[in-house]
Amino acid sequence: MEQTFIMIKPDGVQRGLVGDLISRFEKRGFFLKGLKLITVERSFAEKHYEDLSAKPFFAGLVEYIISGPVVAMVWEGKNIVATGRKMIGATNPSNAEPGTIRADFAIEVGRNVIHGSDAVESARKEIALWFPEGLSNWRSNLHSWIY
Ligand code: FUP
Repeated sequence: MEQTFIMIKPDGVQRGLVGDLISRFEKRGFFLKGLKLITVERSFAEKHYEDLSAKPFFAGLVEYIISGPVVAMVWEGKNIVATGRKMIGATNPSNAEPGTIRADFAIEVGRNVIHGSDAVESARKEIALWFPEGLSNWRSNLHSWIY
C-alpha cells in the first residue's frame, strides 16, 4: 500500500491546526502509520530540503523549519502521494484551490503550514529519514468498501 510523508510545519503546530489537519486525512480514509512531535536540528532540516539547497529561499526555509516543533507523520492508502498533494494545495497558498489546506489556512509561501512528499520515491526517502526507527504495521479491520 502506498505511503507518504506529511509534516505539519512549526506555524501549523503553533496555530493549533494539528487536530484539524490530522482529521482531514483520517476522514478521507487514509491510515496513520507514524506520528511524532519533533524539533529538528539545522543539519537535519538541510538534509530534508537538500534538493532546494541552491534556491535563494533555502536559508529562510531551514530557519523556519527549525524554529519550533513539527509533527512528522506517515500516512498510507490508495494513491496517497498524489491525493495528499491535492489536499495540501499549491506551494504558494495564493495559488491554492479553495478547500485545500494551504488555501484554507495560509497566505505566505514561506509559512505554508504543511509539507507532503511530491512523489512515491521522495516519500520513500523522506520516511526513511524521519522514521529510521520504523513504522507501526497495524491494519484496519474495516471492510474494504468503506475504504
Ligand atoms: P512543496 O513541495 O509544495 O512543499 O514545494 P517545494 O518543495 O518547491 O518547496 C518547499 C518549501 O520551500 C515550500 F513549502 C515553501 C518554501 N518555498 C519558499 O519559501 N519560496 C518559494 O518560492 C518556493 C518554496
